[in-house]
Amino acid sequence: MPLSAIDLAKQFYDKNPGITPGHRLCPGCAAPTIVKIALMTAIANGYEPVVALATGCLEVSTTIYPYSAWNVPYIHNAFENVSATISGVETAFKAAKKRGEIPADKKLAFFAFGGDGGTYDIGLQSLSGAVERGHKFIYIVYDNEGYMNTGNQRSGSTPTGSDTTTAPVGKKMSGKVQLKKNIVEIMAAHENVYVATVALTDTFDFMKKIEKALAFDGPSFIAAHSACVRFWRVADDQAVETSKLAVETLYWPLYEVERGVYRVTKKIKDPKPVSEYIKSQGRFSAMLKRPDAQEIIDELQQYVTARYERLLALEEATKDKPVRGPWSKKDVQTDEHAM
Ligand SMILES: Cc1ncc(C[n+]2csc(CCOP(=O)(O)OP(=O)(O)O)c2C)c(N)n1
Ligand code: SF4
Ligand SMILES: [Mg+2]
Repeated sequence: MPLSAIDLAKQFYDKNPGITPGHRLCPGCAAPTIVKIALMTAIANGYEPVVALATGCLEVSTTIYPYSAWNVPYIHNAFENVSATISGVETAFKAAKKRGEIPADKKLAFFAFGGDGGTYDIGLQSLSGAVERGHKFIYIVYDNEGYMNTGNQRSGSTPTGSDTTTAPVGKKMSGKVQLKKNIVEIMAAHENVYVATVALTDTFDFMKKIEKALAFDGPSFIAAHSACVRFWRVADDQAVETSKLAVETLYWPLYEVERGVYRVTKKIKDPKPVSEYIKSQGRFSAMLKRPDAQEIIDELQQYVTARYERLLALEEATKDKPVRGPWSKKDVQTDEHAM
């Protein structure tokens, strides 16, 4: 059941679910809000969250020795292994329950968080393995579209035309030339998974998707639009507005895929041109001064329109036609496997 706006505000401000104030993330960074919405939804549904975090801004800025901003059980990880770690924790939990060491009705929600560098690129192998094994966990990528903690290097998620230190915009180069990798479709191709995109502009859609993930009998993957005020060069009160523009221009379509069944959760009747999104951020300003700027924008426009039309067609084609399921012991990491 989604919370009322008042309950939501109370959870958010009174209880500080997950991260407490005093962390060192930049003011206006979207990442801690993403964490709070996810964890508060779990807590509101009677779960105790357990968090594993891949390195990145969210990790290094919340765990500066000897302090920690986390007020839930938390495990510090490398880029490569966050999904492997949370798989092990989830398996140990099942085994302990089976041995009677933990009450049978105890509800824990296992979350892994990673940046796009840790998800699209470096941690993809362990993420794919954990999902394929069917562990019950929720992986959330806070997607700020680059390796921000180390100074804005390009990642597989960086969009075309964005200025990064390893794909800079200048006279000869137009920034990143490749399109952003489509991680959502990669994860949906695992089939035995619940996959969704979320954005801060639509908190209730975000919460509903977390609730679906909590109820789903298997792994879930959530991609969260995560504005980085520092390197996207947006003002520190613009994370939500930027995500709104991302959704309204089809740059960041809100949808979900449950065992192969697509659903576009927010239909956009009259999309704004993608150029509005591009022009709202300083990371594209150097590219916009180049003579080929219009060509780059046109290509991006063509891409986002085609992708959205494809999603609508997939919604139609896959309605009531799950590619897997119902869940069987073959698909799930069962208690028998857990020792
Ligand atoms: C294997 C490995 N390579 C490089 C690093 C250095 N490093 C730490 S955080 C980081 C950037 C992380 O990018 P991302 O996952 O997108 O998170 P963000 O910083 O953007 O939040 C890098 C390159 C590392 N810790 N481990
Ligand atoms: S550099 Fe960007 S992602 Fe990192 S804390 Fe600052 S705003 Fe957030
Ligand atoms: Mg990043």
